[in-house]
Amino acid sequence: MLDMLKAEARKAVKLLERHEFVRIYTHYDPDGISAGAIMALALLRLGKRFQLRFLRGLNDPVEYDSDDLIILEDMGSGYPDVVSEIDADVIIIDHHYPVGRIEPKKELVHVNPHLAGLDGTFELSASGTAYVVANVLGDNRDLIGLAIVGMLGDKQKLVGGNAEIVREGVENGYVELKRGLNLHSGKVREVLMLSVEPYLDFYGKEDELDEFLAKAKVDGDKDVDELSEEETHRLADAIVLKLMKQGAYVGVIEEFIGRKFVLKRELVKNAVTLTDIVNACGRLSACSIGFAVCVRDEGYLEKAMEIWRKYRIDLLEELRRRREEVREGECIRFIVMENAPATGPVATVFSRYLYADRPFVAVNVKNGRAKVSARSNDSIGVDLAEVMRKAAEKVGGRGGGHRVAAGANIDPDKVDEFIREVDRLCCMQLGG
Ligand SMILES: [Mn+2]
Repeated sequence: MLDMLKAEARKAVKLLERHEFVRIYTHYDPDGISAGAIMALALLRLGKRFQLRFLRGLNDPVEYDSDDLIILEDMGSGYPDVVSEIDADVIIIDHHYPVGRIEPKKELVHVNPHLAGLDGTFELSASGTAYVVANVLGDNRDLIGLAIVGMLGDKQKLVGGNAEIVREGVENGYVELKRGLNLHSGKVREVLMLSVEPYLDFYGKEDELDEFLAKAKVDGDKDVDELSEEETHRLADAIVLKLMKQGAYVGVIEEFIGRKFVLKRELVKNAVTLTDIVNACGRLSACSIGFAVCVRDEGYLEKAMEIWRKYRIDLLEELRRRREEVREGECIRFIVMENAPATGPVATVFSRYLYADRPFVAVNVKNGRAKVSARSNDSIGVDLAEVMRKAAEKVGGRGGGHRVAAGANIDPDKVDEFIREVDRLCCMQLGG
């Protein structure tokens, strides 16, 4: 299944061998940071010199000397015009849908599951793709835990390329797949109180949480990982009921009671917890701390945990405030915010856990630009990548992404017009 991708990975390795110095540019989210960590460790093990930088996207400038090799991770496939301008050898390790045509100034190797018979939206992430490249470079099979971080961070499925590399990781003893609840590790009360995925709406509602635990007959002071099988079942049932009442997407319920990945080689063994920590570091402009945890530098773990806690509390506060500002269109729900600290997480949580029946669009006006995050799910028949691209184009902006998670950058004066166009396009796709 990964044969075509491996063939492309071999070309990447050939190109790598011709260079003394590599500049890696990667995305600041968990998939990008873990993909960066995979390539960094693989190069470090070969004694290859490199520099690594985190970018919000290819709208940020990429600096280089023409002798350098540029590696773009978790970005590049969607920006043929930007890549065509780079006057250096380039390796793209990405899983976003390739658009347009890249006309490289020098040599280009494009490693992307979409170009190798896989659907990169859910069958292999950038970090999974980096894992494949790294394992052509050398024996880097122990880095599978980082590929799982990218897979979980990008909400991918355990099918296709993901299934293949995870199976390999289990066989090699680097990963354990357990049945269990997809919750963070720690005291039940604290875990549920601060839970963002799944969003349980207990933050600031201690009485409600106590009542919930009493009803489920679960001791809140116990550790999640130490609950008996029966307690785990009762907790699972109670949470599922709560999610259904809230209006959550059924897919999140399947994810929640699915399986648990134990990452034997990572500093944080609970895969969803590691992913969340890395995500928090990226979101709070501390990519290098998330990266340090990914490359297993214990000295940064405590700082990372602090960042993680702060991130969740800030986000839960934000969600509580923003809930009242959600508005309805014909076929979408949307929210327009000013100077909000985060756009994507708000859209993700609202669309997955509270308003799963329609596409959700969050706009954030900040620093003279309007940043848009749109979210949907498989039970809604809408392609948000197309909607974002078309609607953004109409107002002179730029948009794209994945079918169920997309975004755009537009002029703040065009927000109303943009929302109307998004609503119209969604209605059209829904056959309205
Ligand atoms: Mn990604």
